[in-house]
Amino acid sequence: MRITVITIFPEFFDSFRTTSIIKRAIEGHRVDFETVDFRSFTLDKHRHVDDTPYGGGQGMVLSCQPIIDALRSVRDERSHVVMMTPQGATFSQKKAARLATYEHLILLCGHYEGFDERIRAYVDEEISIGDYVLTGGEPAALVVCDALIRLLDGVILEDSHEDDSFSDGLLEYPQYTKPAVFEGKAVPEVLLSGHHANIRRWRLKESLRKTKQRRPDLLQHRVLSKEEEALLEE
Ligand code: 6GU
Repeated sequence: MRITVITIFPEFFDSFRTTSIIKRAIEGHRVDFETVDFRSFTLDKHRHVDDTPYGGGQGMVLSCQPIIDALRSVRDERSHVVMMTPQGATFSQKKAARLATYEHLILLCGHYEGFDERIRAYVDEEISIGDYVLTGGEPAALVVCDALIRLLDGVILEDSHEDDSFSDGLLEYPQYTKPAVFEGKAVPEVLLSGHHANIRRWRLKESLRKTKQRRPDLLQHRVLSKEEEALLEE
């Protein structure tokens, strides 16, 4: 998969692309990650990317020309273009899984008061990462890239995302590692038993319990199996 982030702050992504799992995914050619600085597409000598709003008011608005020219320089028939904006549809694990299927994803990051409304006609969708305001789209683009790169084939161990919180609509079960007792706090017996069927049941029950307690909204949108219904009753 190829990801192109269109931004006036390409350096924002430097530590992202050179750290840990994302670095390994890039080096292993699971993803081709590039940034394009739309300031380099401006035609005026002061390299302005924004201007004052028609109708008056505070702040600045990102102009069409540098952004649309930057977009045209990287877009082809296979590209899927996402605009990062607080007005977009809220990002989710489901959206991450869909975005991970595109051959070429382009993420457009804005700043200041926002984009000239006409830019919206050139994008396929708009995404927000939640109901709060960021200074720009870059932290949101980083979140989206991270969530989808880890889903690409060969980036993390095949079966480790099946257990992810959210991927099956439930929060993840509690995890423990050595020692078996830390400051008097013991690891649940069943996990030391080696009894795989009991361990699986315990984990499912804990996932259900945690989800019911912390995120009852997730249970409302999910159909429970017979086994899950029974475990929730226990
Ligand atoms: Cl995508 N952009 C900005 N500026 N703020 C946000 C956001 C995006 N998602 C949540 N807040």
